[in-house]
Amino acid sequence: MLLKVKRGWELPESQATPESVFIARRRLVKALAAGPILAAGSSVAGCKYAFGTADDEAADPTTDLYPAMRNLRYREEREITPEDIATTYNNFYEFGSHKRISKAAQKLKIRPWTVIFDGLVEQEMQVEFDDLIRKMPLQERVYRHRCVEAWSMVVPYTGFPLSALVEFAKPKAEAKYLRMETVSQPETMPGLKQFWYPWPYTEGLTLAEANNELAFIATGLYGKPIVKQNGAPLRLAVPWKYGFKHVKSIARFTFTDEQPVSFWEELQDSEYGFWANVNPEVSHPRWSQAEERDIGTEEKIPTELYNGYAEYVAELYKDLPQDRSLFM
Ligand SMILES: Nc1nc2c(c(=O)[nH]1)N[C@H]1C(S)=C(S)[C@@H](COP(=O)(O)O)O[C@H]1N2
Ligand SMILES: [Mo]
Repeated sequence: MLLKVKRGWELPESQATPESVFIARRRLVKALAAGPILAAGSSVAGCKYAFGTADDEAADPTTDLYPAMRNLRYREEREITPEDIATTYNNFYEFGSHKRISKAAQKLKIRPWTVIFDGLVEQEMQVEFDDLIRKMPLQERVYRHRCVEAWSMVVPYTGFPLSALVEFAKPKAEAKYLRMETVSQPETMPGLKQFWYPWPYTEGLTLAEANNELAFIATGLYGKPIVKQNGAPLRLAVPWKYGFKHVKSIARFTFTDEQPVSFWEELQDSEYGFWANVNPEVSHPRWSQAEERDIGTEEKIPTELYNGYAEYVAELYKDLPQDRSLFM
């Protein structure tokens, strides 16, 4: 019998940052100094490091941060979705209510980008994104992304744990929820003219969810700053929940003691609820969630409870009624 052993560079994960092929020693030392955010015992040989910067990216003052070292605690068996597919099959209703918005989204203005922290915080703040990102423990994570429409992909995000941002914001003890809001740019976003939608796009998490180790703010994708259509310059990634929770192009973080009502919940609360945890056994009112289509391979695969991340997140919900509302 012939046993095929894959070499490192044949592994699907190595598709993540194909443009980075050598180790820049300075970045390695810097990344190692960041110690605790990295998985204990992870192999540095598997990590990716930067080349220089392409000319057309020169205007983005964060390009030197990419690619960041991959956090190997979050392993992925599925193949990484090709970059050209993950960046041209999008949901971003501000630019159109169909999947082919990548071209229209190039109008989004992402500099300057000010992030507001308000509500129940010690002190309300406005911070420039380019300053904020340098205070955060940047790393790459390969995550599955499962849309409520029953398609999915596997992508390498770069960014930082949402818990680091919560710590930075210093919420008061009464804060129980975090509400996140997409920027409003009527001049670049034709969708905002569709007055029947409850703009701006908002989403919310409990603070316990926001502090879960999986909750992530993505600032990069495929080893580069994240592109506009995928939610530049910063978007949420909570891979155990349906994709609509992954609010893009965030301009405001509000800490509150009231459960926030999200964009989709406001539109249709019987179909898109607050929790939105992935569960193959709880159907959407109009379709089954038992399977999903991988948009990279076009394969149909069984959906997993909490999108396969139950070991990290099931604990968060153990005291809540285990009914449909947790999975809608
Ligand atoms: N502001 C905003 N954020 C959004 C959306 C949107 O329409 N507007 N769509 C959501 C949905 S339904 C999904 S599946 C993901 C898609 O992210 P992707 O394009 O990076 O795959 O973004 C989410 N975030
Ligand atoms: Mo979605």
